[in-house]
Amino acid sequence: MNERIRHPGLRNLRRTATEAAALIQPGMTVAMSGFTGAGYPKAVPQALAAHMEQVNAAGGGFRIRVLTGASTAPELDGALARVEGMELRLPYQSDPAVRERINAGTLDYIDIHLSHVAQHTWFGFFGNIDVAVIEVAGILEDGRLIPSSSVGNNKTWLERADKVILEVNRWQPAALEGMHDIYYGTALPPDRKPIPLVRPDDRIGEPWLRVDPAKVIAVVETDAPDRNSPFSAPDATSERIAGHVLEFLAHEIKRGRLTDNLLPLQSGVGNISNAVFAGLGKGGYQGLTAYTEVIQDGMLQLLKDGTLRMASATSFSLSPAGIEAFNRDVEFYRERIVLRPQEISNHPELIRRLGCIAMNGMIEADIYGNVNSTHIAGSRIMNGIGGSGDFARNGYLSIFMAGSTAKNGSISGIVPMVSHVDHTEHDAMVLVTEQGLADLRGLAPKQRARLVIANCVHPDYRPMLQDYFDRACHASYGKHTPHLLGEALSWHQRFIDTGSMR
Ligand code: 0RQ
Repeated sequence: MNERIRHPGLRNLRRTATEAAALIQPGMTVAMSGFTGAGYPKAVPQALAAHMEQVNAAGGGFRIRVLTGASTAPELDGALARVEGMELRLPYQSDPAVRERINAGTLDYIDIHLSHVAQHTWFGFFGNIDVAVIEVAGILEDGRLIPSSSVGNNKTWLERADKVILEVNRWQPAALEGMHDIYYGTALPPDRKPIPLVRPDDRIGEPWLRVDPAKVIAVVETDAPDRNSPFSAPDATSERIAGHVLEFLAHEIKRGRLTDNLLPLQSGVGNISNAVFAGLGKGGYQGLTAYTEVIQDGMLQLLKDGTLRMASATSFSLSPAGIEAFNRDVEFYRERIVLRPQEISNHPELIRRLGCIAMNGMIEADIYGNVNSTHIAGSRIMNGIGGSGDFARNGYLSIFMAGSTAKNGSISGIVPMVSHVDHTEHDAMVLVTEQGLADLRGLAPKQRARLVIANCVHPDYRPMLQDYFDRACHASYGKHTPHLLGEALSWHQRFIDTGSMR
């Protein structure tokens, strides 16, 4: 393992996970690496959870505040949540145990734009960071760090934390070295300068993370895989949604609003975005770029066949088969993939400059184009806003996609008024369900409503929604964005009361 820890001083700080976890005290704010199940610490959080379980069983109330890049995995989020070890969690999460506690009201969750996390930390909004626990792929002789399979907020955590615990994970390919681009030019207002990135493949930083070795209090060696969930083939709904998106992009090229190379693509994770990328691969596109957050299996294939020329992200989210493909051809991918801090991958200045095409999932949209990505029936968190807001507000195009119904048809994905707003009518340009696509650009509210009802709503719900809109157009207090306020959220209430919006 010593070839992974080349700095003699840091080598002397090798500790077991239990010893390292013992350095974390109740009430501390602990910043951890990790983004969409990649590059998160795997040993220290589990050892900490085991310790917390003992203390908490004896009535000790051992809880910490946990900041990450985005979602992690059962070894971190799951382990700490199950022992009631977190009092606060931010930002994006997708762990069932964490979700359960948030919705039970026993865990506070701050759901903020992923691009905001680093700067809000620098601004002091989250208080002092006591300890950072960061997974790396290796440590150079001079103490610089080879980043792991995600970058996330690690640069900020390493700079802002009082103390640092490093997990050096031998499982991460040594060949990751050189793929990252860590930009150290960010400053605080009023001293900020333009970020000198004008193409998705520009390298503006350095391949290593810096850390002051004097802050490091423990180095833990691990050999454990990332979460890497298996890849499931797109289902029929996702394929139809992807079909509408691809037809739309082709139409935009014909209209001269996009070229054959499109513009840098951003896409959320999951079934629908996999289907969109698979469709791009079959659509004869060549030389596309991605400026996004997460690299999934499908993108590796597109890099291989030339559909994608390069991809910029902050993290990998690969299946075991994807990791094998990556490891087989690591030199090839190293030339074509750049991993950046999430404050750069999601930076509004850069997304606006590059003109990204943002494609994200949603829970529901309303007839006027407001989008809810995070809450069921207005109050139960699903995951979080993630990076969808960074890209939707600042992209050249912002597309939101979902099935027209959920839970076997008992819920309509298009409702009179969303029960929670993440992306306002000013940010959502295109809505897509398997029923069809509504291009809302350049339309006034009532025009948008007519199009959404005609194109996106499931036939089971279309007459109900048309009826709501017609009555609202007559009886609404104002006729600009007609609503019947006593009725606007009645669909959600009916679902809560009866289990169905019908
Ligand atoms: O529930 O898991 O119990 O079956 O929501 O829905 O259809 O599987 O879709 O996995 O793409 O998730 C918005 C959550 C969609 C996701 C959201 C239920 C449905 C299912 C999941 P089950 P699907 P997806 C980059 C970008 C915000 C963050 C983001 C998301 C579950 O896309 O988290 O975009 N987005 N980040 O049954 C009740 C409805 C529902 C509903 C779906 N209307 N009412 N339940 N569901 N619609 C990545 C990062 O930023 C890190």
